[in-house]
Amino acid sequence: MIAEARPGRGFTVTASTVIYVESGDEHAAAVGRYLSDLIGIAASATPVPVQSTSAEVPAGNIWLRTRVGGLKDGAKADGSPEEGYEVSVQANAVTLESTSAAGLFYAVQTLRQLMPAFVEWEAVRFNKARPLIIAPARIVDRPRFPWRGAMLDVARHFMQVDEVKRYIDLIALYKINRLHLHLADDQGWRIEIKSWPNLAARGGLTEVGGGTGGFYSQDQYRDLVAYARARFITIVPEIDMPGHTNAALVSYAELNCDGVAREPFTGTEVGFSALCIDKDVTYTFIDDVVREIAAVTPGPYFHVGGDEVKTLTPEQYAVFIERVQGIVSAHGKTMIGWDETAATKLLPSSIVQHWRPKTSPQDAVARGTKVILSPADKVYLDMKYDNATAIGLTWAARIDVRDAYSWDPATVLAGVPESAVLGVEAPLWAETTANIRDVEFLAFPRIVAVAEIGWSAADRRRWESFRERLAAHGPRWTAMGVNFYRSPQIPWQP
Ligand code: TNX
Repeated sequence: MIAEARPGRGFTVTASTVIYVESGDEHAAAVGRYLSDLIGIAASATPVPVQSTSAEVPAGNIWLRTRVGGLKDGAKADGSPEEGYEVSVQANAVTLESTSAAGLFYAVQTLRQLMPAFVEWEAVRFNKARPLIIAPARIVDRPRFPWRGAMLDVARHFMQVDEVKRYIDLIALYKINRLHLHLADDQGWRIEIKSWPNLAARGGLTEVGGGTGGFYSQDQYRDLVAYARARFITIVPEIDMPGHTNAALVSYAELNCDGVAREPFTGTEVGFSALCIDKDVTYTFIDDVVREIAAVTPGPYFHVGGDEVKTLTPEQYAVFIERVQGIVSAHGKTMIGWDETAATKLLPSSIVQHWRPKTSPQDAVARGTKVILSPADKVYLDMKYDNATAIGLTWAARIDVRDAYSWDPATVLAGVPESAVLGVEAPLWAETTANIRDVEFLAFPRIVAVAEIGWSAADRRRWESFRERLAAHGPRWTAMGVNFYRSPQIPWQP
């Protein structure tokens, strides 16, 4: 990574500035329009136009350049996207370069951080033009890990579509590229399943504390997927099973071993519910659910949960997970499971998500399994910052910003070398969060620490540098109306 301030004047966006993209590159054009929307009319009475060209771009403009020789679809030879980018800002030109549209999008997010915070005020963006000067700099970066994730638990407390979109916008600013949605738990079922309509119609009506809950229709889910995709974020749907299934057991009596529907649950205890693993109907149900969700999920992943099952023997659990793994792969998806699934026979492609402190999925890793790191005592965003934090849990730790930042994915787990680590993900469980305001308070600023762990090499990361750089984001979040936690560890700028 290179990040250097340049001497001299910055680049001034004026009424004659144009955003240029390569002709024929529709993905780059979409990123150009995103940048234009971001600037809005903060700099001039009319939005910055996006034009395509196959010639050299004249001085005085912004150029989103799909690098010559790069693959236009943004994939490396091994099929993984090339997400690296370069940003150059000088008085007479802004150049953003990448071989992929994803890289150009990340370049735009970096460019955004070189702009004054006032561009983030909606009132300024839409009503009042003033000189917009972008700080002169050169930045070359590429992510350390392909998986840089966030997770929202929309089951314990439901979140409206617009609230999830707001979170997508906020994590996009930090170049996070996965949003894992925990769509079903004991307290609620949050996605329409057409072949099992009671799941949403009945199982979706509850949440922790007795609120009215809610669910996403498949059209709303598709809309979320498209919204995330336009920000280069892959949605990872999770239906937790065989435990954490009370909402399904409420909705359909036949999913229970005794054939009796369960009562709705609005508390926060875990581990009491389980699908009836000996009934055929259970697997018909799972097949239908996976099929319908897979059909509206373009991303390659399906998360089956698999955590905290206290009512089955290890053998029963393994038979169940292995059968579900077959269903997931029959519907063309890669299975992800919480770390308990590491004790079963996993396909080489299946992925384990580590969460329990003091455990390591090292045996599965020795057999070739890849791991997403979500150590609860480092990156569980539902943990309190300290004893005074008004919301959040404490079972894993109290996690202030420094704790969330100061660990390394290559050394955090015994027997799990960097080569087995797909990346990092910050879950936010929703037992204590009622809405997006609460979510923002717990996520910001810690999620930025997790994003940097996903992007930057260990030897590039220094707490002293991070806290100073993070401080500069305070005014931006204020402008965006983010309800962030003013951690005393950070020298916030006014
Ligand atoms: C453990 S993390 C759980 C969740 C809770 C969370 C609260 C995981 C796989 N299971 O069901 O919401 O702790 O921090």
